[in-house]
Amino acid sequence: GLCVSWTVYGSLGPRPRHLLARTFSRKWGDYEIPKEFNFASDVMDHWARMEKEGKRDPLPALWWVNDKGDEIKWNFQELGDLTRQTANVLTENCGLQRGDRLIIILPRIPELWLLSVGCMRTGLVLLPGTIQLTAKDILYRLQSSKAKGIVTYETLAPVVDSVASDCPQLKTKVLVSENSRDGWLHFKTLLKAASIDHTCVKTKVQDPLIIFFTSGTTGLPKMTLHSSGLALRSCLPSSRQILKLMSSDISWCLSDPGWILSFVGTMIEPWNAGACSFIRDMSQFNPETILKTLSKFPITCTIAASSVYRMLLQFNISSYKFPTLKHSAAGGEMLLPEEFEKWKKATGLNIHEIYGQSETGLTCAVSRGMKIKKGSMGKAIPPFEMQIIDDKGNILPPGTEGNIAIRIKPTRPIGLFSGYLNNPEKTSLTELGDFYVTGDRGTIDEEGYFWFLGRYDDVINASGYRIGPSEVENALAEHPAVAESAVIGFPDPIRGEVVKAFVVLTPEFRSHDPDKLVRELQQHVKKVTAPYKYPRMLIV
Ligand code: BCO
Repeated sequence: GLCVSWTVYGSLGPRPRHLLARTFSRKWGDYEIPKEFNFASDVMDHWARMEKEGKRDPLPALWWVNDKGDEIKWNFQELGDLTRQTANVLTENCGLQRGDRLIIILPRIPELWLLSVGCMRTGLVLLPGTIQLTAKDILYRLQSSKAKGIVTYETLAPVVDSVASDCPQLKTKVLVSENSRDGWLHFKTLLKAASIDHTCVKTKVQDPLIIFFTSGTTGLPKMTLHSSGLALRSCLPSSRQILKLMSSDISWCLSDPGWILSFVGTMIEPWNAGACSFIRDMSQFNPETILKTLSKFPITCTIAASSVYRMLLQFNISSYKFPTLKHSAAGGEMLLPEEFEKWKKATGLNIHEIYGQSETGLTCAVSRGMKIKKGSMGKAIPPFEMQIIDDKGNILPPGTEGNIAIRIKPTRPIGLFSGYLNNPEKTSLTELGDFYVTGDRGTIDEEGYFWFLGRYDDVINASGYRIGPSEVENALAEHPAVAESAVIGFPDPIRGEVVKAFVVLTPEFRSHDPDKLVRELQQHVKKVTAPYKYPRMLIV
């Protein structure tokens, strides 16, 4: 395999390796960062050129498989043409301009990746969302982001239409489907007709790239704005140590589109290394499908939420063989040492923990090849300097419990979010002295390994999803049976935590069958907000 050539940093020009080694061995926040960076032109097009010159393994860049057994394989040159066509669709047919925001809510279908790179080529700011979003969630996202466009698929198009009249700024609706729909542009038709000539916009590292919605302890999800620095960061030497992918690798990140782990894990990480990103479109999460896929396809690396590994371990994993798998990484929540042991027994591999948030991307990791301390989430990944600090912002010594924090002064490191959009108050609440505070508690040991202990606030982490208790309480409050409710995270052997709700019933419902009522309230929450937030435990 080949490593990313440093010529990808267009504005720096080709640089001798020894010089880079020196540049990148400097301390945090002091790296020489190019002024301009666009992942599409600087990385994707670089690999397309390498392919053309026969300098990349003849592997697809995107290898997509679905339940029916359909497969799509696109190399970097094909992806280049298709994403340039997509860029033309976005600007010419959709009338979107650089800086406009585009919400994309799609399942794992190939067009998701075309549109994401298309946004980079045109300078559109991408707002990805999970397909579990409901009408209310979509309305909130459209209104708060003032998105000019939305792309979705057949299931959610009527849902978007049900709220679109309350979003006057929404100019363009794009449907990705075989069928067409009134009032919607038909992506596949437009793509076929679009020109493959497109000049990628030049973007500064600080220019906005992507916005993730993220839940907090109170209020509605915040818009976490990232610049191109998020994508650049994966190309920096220390980040490249996390997975150590090569262009001969086939990497499968199972995170659901909409989350930062999916964006970084299915696009930025594999493609910056020239590797193949493997995607398995599943109509429903199914451990058996995952195990069969892993034994059938030559996948070399898996990245998934820890719950996914736990769910696979519950299955008859020992009857499967994964002949090509060389590396497994888990993020989003902590793993227990015994789960680590079980995965090792089943596959012969260690699971390498990765820690991060929507605000921070990949922050801390047990990088590939690094000494493993079971139960530790590894070391900070430069340019992030992580420390454990007290409630006044003072650095605490090894072995002392405190707040997990990232240094932002004197220099805010590349790859850290730019702030919560339109919310300077909540942004400043994340800052304490010289640090960004993650809201997580932990310790550091003498060797710089971090150990996660829990949340500082009452945000729930259920199978890798960040859930604000008030979002669930508000959803419950919309049901006539609910007088009051309180929602907490409850420890769970598989999901780490599950949402647990205590409900005080209104007088009319007190005589109702409690089991039936519990099911009804659970279904109600699944309908009014994204179903992953529903209380799996509910006490009436
Ligand atoms: O358990 P139930 O069946 O009663 O309900 C489930 C689903 O069946 C249901 N559902 C899912 N999609 C739906 C739907 N219902 C209606 N319409 C839909 N479109 O709703 C419940 C959703 O719960 P779930 O998503 O937890 O489902 P499931 O099947 O148990 O999935 C398990 C996991 C592990 C695959 C899932 O929880 C998951 O994907 N977790 C990982 C999330 C993730 O990627 N987190 C990373 C965030 S980024 C980050 O942390 C930074 C790291 C650097």
